[in-house]
Amino acid sequence: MLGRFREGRELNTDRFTPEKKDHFTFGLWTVGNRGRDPFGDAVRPHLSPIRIVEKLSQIGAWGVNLHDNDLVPFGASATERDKIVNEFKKALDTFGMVVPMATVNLFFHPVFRDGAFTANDADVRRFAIQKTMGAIDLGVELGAKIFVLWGGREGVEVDASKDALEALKHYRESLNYLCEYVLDQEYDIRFALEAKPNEPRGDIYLPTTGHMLAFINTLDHANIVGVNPEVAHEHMSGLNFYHGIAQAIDAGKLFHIDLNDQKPGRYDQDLRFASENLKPMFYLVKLLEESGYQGPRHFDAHAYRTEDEDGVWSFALGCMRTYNILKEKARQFTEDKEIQALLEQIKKRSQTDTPVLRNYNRHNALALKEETFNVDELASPGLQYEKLDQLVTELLLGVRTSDATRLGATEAVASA
Ligand code: GCO
Ligand code: MN
Ligand code: MN
Repeated sequence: MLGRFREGRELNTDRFTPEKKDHFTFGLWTVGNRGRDPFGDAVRPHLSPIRIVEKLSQIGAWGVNLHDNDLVPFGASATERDKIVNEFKKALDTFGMVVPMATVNLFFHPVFRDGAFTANDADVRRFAIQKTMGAIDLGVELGAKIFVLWGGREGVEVDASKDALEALKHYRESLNYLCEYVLDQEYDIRFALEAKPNEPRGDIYLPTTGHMLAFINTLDHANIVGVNPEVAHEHMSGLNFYHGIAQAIDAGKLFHIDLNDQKPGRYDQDLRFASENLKPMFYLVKLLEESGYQGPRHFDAHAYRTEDEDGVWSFALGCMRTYNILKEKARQFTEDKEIQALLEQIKKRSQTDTPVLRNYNRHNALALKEETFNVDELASPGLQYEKLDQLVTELLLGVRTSDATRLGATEAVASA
């Protein structure tokens, strides 16, 4: 049951109740989202960063992330900035919260209407770098170890207006410069690039995590640059997020992650984590937990526009609880006898693979060319993926929770 929160009094705790050790984080801009959209005004009052830190801590979050301007207004003086930052640091201390990630807002101000690092105007590009260096300083001051770059305005509506090759060069030049800055300052912070296919631009450069991974390899300091994939953004492109995350992990580049959810074929919805795609999010959580991913479990989502402040905390709690529930489901998956028996079959077939493919030599290549395969035999047995998927479905639906029901459920599937 979702607990209701009344000024710090938490009702209904259970084993899914989030705790600091779960490393859940939210952006100031996520729970602070006031429900404005292109068609309608704010529906909720402003929440101060300090109030957000307090409430997030109460409901079990570990940390809070921010854009420079979520905390320090655009154009604030150095004195104003320091005052705000010091008060914020005090709140972090008081409520035992950390800032694992910081980022920069290069999309809100009209100066970025045609891009930041890829703007056609060289002064805008230099201003974007200046603003980012300031945001990095702020992040480091708050203890952030990850600096996210999301290029929301790095794109076009009109391809005639910008040479795509030039834009990539500018993008690369900017990232190289920022890496040099971080190294020169001896900051202990790494970059995580976040892809998105469109919105707010008609098309955004480097639209998917795969594009980002390829681009990172062209940078001067690729070792300190990774990715920050977001569920909604890859789903907007119709991609399998779980597969993209596997590729990022395989490349050693999963530095951070934006968890949320998204209905297919729509604008960026930033819905509560796993509120739409339970099964894909189950595989995602399973992968994160089993791969040894050490980074924060960050939610880049916001509450429905129908909600008041209470609804915002229900939303935040919901994100974290669902993650913990899916984590438990991943554990049940590894303990489920029927599921494991089917996986054993798959493994067995896979292990009959000889080590030949891992050790090329001319001799075994010739031998492999001579080998006879009984392709009809290989092609004929059913692979039982129907049964496997139904078992996973029943596990997720919670009908395979007690030992007693496990066998019964399998028989039902088998005889269906
Ligand atoms: C979006 C993005 C942003 C970024 C954030 C961090 O679609 O609006 O997901 O929320 O994640 O700006 O840089
Ligand atoms: Mn988004
Ligand atoms: Mn995001």
